[in-house]
Amino acid sequence: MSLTIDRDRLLSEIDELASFSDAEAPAVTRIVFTPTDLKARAWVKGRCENAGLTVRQDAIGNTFARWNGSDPAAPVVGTGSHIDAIPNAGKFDGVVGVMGGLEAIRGLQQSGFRPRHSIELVIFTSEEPTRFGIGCLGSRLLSGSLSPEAARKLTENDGVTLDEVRRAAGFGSDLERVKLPGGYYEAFIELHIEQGPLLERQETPLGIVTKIAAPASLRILIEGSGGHAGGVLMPDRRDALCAAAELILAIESAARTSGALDTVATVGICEVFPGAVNSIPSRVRLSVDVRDTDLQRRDIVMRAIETTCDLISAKRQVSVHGELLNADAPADCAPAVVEALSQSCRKHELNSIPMVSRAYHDSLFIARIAPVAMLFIPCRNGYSHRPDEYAAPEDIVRGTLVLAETLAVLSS
Ligand code: HGY
Ligand code: MN
Ligand code: MN
Repeated sequence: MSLTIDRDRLLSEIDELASFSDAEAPAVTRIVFTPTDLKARAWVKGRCENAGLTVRQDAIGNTFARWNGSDPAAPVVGTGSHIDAIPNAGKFDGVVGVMGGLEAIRGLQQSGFRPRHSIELVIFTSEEPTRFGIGCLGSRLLSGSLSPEAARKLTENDGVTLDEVRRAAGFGSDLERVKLPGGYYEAFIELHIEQGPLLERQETPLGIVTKIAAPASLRILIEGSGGHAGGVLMPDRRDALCAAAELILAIESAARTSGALDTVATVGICEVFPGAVNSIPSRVRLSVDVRDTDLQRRDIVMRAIETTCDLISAKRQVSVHGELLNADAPADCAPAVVEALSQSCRKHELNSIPMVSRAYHDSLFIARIAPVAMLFIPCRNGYSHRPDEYAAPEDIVRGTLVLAETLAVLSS
């Protein structure tokens, strides 16, 4: 099988997909179910149909582009990722796995390979936690990690429900039919940029992920009393933003002192009310992200946050209310799929190292219903979720080649 990857087609498609954005290039903003996201989805769907793939979309907008194998009864070999992007992001996060997955399939088609197991490219809905508070919405529903009932309770900050948004986007069918049957996938591989600096530092072109870290996120509402910035003397204040500032530093300290580098905590959103320079903040809402490769260590940080909330509430006479949004277990990748990726790297005489993924991915949830592994390519300085996110063309092509090789082995 003479397998080649069409570098120019792949790179130009990644650039074209980046043009579907609500931000000035090189930044990419593509929030799930916005008109821009829907245009991008339609474009990707068209590229899949041009490749002769059969495309279907489910009730939450997960998109499946299938290359039918010779044995329709054989479980499917899957690959894919996401195309939604957080505000002011880059153009490679998720996209490399979707367009690389499509290119891997086209390369196999053109090599004359014919799969026995169908090969399916999946574009997952809302991998990013931008609108409904939690990430991986599509893969959670596919894997049964999120029930349709719980999904229906999800709303945006302004109270608009997930159901209203998905229906307006044209995905109105029954959420009950999203969950995949047991044994649907023979294996699933996600190609992704590392979103960290290790591959670049170790000058290694490929990382094979053996474990995906455990993410948790929560919202914390702090309510004090506002008032006039001139008239209210310091002893009489219950300043919600000062309380939040103390809590934010305590959250940072809890992660830094966990005893392991794998523990990370981030307060990514701080909403201040009323937001006037001469008005004492009466209400602050924090969005907090805590992760670790070790579940126990992560949960120790979560408990420390809870304790600190109570202490600050008592000390500053403010109310502090935490709402847990998600607390997911880490995932171990399947040794057989990890080995298949390693063999493909060796076959192409490409160096690879085993890695942990500190970012979460849809594979974290697909791992609950299928044997999964991820293939990482380097990204410059490890930057991601920022406009200067960058993956080199030769790294993207290498990752796509190894993905194609492995899909062929697993679908034979
Ligand atoms: O946050 C993450 O780990 C992923 O990039 N959404
Ligand atoms: Mn991301
Ligand atoms: Mn991603």
